[in-house]
Amino acid sequence: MSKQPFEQKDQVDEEASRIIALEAKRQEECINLIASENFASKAVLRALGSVFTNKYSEGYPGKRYYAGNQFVDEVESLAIKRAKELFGAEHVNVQPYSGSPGNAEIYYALLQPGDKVMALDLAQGGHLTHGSPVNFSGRTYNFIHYGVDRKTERIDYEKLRETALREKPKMIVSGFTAYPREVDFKGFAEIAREAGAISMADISHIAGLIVGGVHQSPFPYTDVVMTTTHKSLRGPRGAMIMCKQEFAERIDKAVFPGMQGGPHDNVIAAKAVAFYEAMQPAFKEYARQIVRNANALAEELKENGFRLVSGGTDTHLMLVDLTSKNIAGKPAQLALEKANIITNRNRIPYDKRSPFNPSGLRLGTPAMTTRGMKEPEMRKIAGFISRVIANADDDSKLSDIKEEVIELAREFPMYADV
Ligand code: DSN
Repeated sequence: MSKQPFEQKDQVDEEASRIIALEAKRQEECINLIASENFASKAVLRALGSVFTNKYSEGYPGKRYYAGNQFVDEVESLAIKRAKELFGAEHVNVQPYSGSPGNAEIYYALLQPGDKVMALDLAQGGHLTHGSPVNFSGRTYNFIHYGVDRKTERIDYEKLRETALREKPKMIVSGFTAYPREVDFKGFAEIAREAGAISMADISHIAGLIVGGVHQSPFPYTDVVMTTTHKSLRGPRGAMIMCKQEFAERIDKAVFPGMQGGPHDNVIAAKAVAFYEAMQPAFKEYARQIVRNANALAEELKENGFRLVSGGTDTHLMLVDLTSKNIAGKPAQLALEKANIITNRNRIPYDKRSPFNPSGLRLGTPAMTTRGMKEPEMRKIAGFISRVIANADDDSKLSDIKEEVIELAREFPMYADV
């Protein structure tokens, strides 16, 4: 008779299982418009739940500190090879735990404390790690922020160039979390070169659009690129850094041993799986549909009298200005949640309201596009949003809309057999 492993002695955690099952039900029954979220494939979930979670592997393929890393080496090398091919990057490090550590590692590798960096203001679509004063980045480095033009609500590249030539930063960061328009990475890299700065792009939101060929790529122009892997790229929660060969050694040393310990090998295995999926022709069609869906949602919202920042979108996301609807972002987010529509309140450029209760909502289409929704469903969703906003104080109407939302969501099951 074989011996029983210690952990399998009839241990069933009903409490945690119950909560996980409830979260699975919530995800199936909601319309998820969080621009940075997605649904990973079952293959990605299986890799995340694989035995690689048990291993320690400080170091890099072929150069580890502990024994037993033959297959960790194989899977990490596979992830690197696929990422290079997908993005056309010279060097890739797949170990960063997530986007914030990834950005921290880039700064740590290439800057000294106090160095001047230019990035988009968080209030206008940047990220906390792009120099917010409440974040390590803003406390460690001397960030100066550029904004969007007041009228067009888009980046004014000429103004950006003037500021860069005047300020002479060591690094210029592009790539955003709430900017609905295409980013000109080539333009950013040219400005950085002219100003003698390193060009850095945080493409976390749009990585899936880039590999799908529906957004300009930062390669081969940009010096260093960070992306998370769980947004439009549809992989596991994590990140990677890609760079030109001349920065490779400094980046790798900053990730390990500079800032991280043992890599999360189960996540790296899942990254390899996600990159494989993103290399398939179907992913190109997925990326195209994300943008088509965003356009359909944006146009129908405009039909319903909503103002969109910059007038629309080129990407997967849009910013809705609620000012003319006489409701702020926080109560709008809450009313939508009551109707099972999941969004996040967001500042709009030059917002007069506080970050906690700003004037806007950010909406994105990657998650529901993964579920199989297309333009007709986007128009329906715009109708739901419009009705929710018009009836934000009427719980009974919100509850009726919720029933319709659940019905629509259930037509597009994600993990039916999980
Ligand atoms: N939380 C992410 C987003 O929603 O854009 C950024 O880290």
